[in-house]
Order: sequence, then structure tokens, then C-alpha cells
Amino acid sequence: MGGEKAKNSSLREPFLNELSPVDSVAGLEELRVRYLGKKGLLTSELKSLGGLPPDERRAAGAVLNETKEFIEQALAQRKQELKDLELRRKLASESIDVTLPGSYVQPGRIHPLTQTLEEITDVFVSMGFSVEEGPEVELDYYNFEALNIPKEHPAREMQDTFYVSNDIVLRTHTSPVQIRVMQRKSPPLKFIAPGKVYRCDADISHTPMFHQIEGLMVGEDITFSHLKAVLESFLHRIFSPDVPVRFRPSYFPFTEPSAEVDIGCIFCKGTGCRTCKGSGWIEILGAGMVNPHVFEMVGYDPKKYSGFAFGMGIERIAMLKYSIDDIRLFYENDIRFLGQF
Ligand code: 2U9
Repeated sequence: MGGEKAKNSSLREPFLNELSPVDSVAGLEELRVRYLGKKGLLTSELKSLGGLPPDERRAAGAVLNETKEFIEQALAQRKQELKDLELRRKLASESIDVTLPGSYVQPGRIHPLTQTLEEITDVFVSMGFSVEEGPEVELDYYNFEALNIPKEHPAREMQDTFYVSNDIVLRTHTSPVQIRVMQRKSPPLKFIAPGKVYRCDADISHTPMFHQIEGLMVGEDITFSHLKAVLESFLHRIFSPDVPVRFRPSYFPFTEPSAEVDIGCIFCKGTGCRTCKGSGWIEILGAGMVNPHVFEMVGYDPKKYSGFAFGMGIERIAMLKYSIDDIRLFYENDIRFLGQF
């Protein structure tokens, strides 16, 4: 018993007394520094060994070293205990009540106009058309002149067109894209040009900005039959495979001959209703064979090449597909409206 006592340094007991109330890892570290740090209690005793006579030094050194090991072990053991305790507390405090109702995150949706645009694009891409884009702020030349729209044409009047300067406009259609592409590439060509267009107009069916898709196909033997086949296939895929399609003669400066294309009214099946104003038909797009003057403007030989073009408003198609009666709803960002599509 006496021998056992001799092995113990006088520091064990005060250390154990100080250890017992420690309840944090930080507290443990403080205690470690207090005993084993550079100026710690045990370290000081170890340092003072040098002052002892050699025969006492060896025995005292052994005791101190054992005490040091004892302190280190006790600290490590308590550290593990505290960590376990902390984990148990954390698990207890973070337990969740799985019977509570969940919190609902409203998922985002694709805007109905974007959905319509993607649907239309998919149909043309499946027929081999590529997609081209161009600037919304456009030279007067590309927006009008190159499209055979002379200076006096009503489409150029101030009330329809937003002028940025004398010779720069916000494009009123995506047709300048076709001019730019034709200047860059040689036939054969087959592409659509979707995008925003601007006209100074606002009411229940017009907004100053709206979206168009136009298309162009140019080659050596392109005829009105190709135009009819492509547009009929398109309308059958977008509306329904058995919707009637009719072509009415019309006029556009950039196409000759030109046509407006109607589908049988999808609401009354052609018997006459409010949407089709009793006619049984709904106008859906414009089209025609590219005017030879337009080919000359881009340096294509109109004797060698022919082509067809068409244009449609995306809002109009979306309004018909989803039975929407006011174009402004697309731009109000009301999620009660947008969430329905
Ligand atoms: C080039 C040659 C010809 C594009 C065409 C239409 C007919 C048309 C309107 C439909 C409703 C515009 O959104 S809308 O108001 N578009 O009727 N667009 S042919 O013809 C072109 C285009 C470019 C070089």
C-alpha cells in the first residue's frame, strides 16, 4: 500500500478533483494546459527534477512520467465520454416528428409561350428545319428595304414601328433574320426564325412586344406544293390530324403569290361561334412564295432559285391552344394563371 502511494505524484488527486466537474471539450483542453502545458503543474515538476540528487531523480522521474500518462489517459477517456454525450444530445435535439405535415415548395413551370414555342420548333426541326436568330434592334434596311417594303408602305409608318433613330428600328417581324442568313449562306436553305418583335400597338389582342416564328425554305425547285405540304403537316401536328386547312389569297410585299392560312374552328368544329365570328374558320398564319425582288436584294438568282416563307404569332397559337382570351395575361406573371399550363 505504502509502495503504491510512493508511485503516485501529489498531483493526481487535485487533477481528479478538477476533472470531475469538466463538461466540455474546451474545458478539458484548459485542464490539459493547466497540467501538461509548457508552464503546466506537472511540466514544472518535471523541470525541477534536475535539482534533485541523481538517486532520487530517477525514482521521482518515473513517478512523474506515470502521472503524466495517467493524466493523458484520463483526459482522453473523458474526451471520448463528452463526445458520446454530445452526440446523444444532438441526436435527441434533432429528432423530427415524421407525422407533421410537410412544407410545400411550389415547383417552377415552363411559361405557356415557351411551351408553345418549343412545341412549334420541335415540329419544324422534325421536318429538317434548323433554327436561326438575329438582333431585335435592327437596321431599317433589313427590317424593310431588303424585304421589298418601299418607303411609302403603311408598315413603315411611325404608329406601327418603334424607331430608335432615323435608320434603326426595333424589328417589327423576324424577317430580317432571313435576309441576314441568305446574305451569309447559299441555297439550299431550310430554317425557322423565332423571336421577339415590336409594334406600337396595345389592346386585348395586341401588346407592344410579342413573339413570332417565321420560316424560309429556298432551293432549285421549291413550289407552292411544298409550302402547302409543310404547313398542312405542321397544323395537323400542332392542332389535330383531322383539322381542315384552307389557303386564301392575300398580299405581302415580300411574297408573291401570298396566302393567309386558316384552320377549321377548333371550338365549334366549323359550325360558327364567337371565336371564329361565325365563319367556322380561324386565321392562323401568313405565307407565300418569296418575292423575286427579295432574292435579288441578297444576290440569289431568282431564275435559278425559288422558295417559300411563312410567319405566325406565337401568342395567337398559344391563345387558341389553351383557350386564352386576353393576350396581356401572358405578361402579368400571375402564378394563378401561369400555374395552369
Ligand atoms: C423573307 C421572305 C419572306 C415571312 C412571312 C407572313 C407571311 C405573315 C404574319 C403572321 C402573323 C406576322 O405575327 S404576324 O403578325 N406573317 O403573314 N410572314 S410570309 O415572309 C418572308 C420573310 C422573310 C426574306
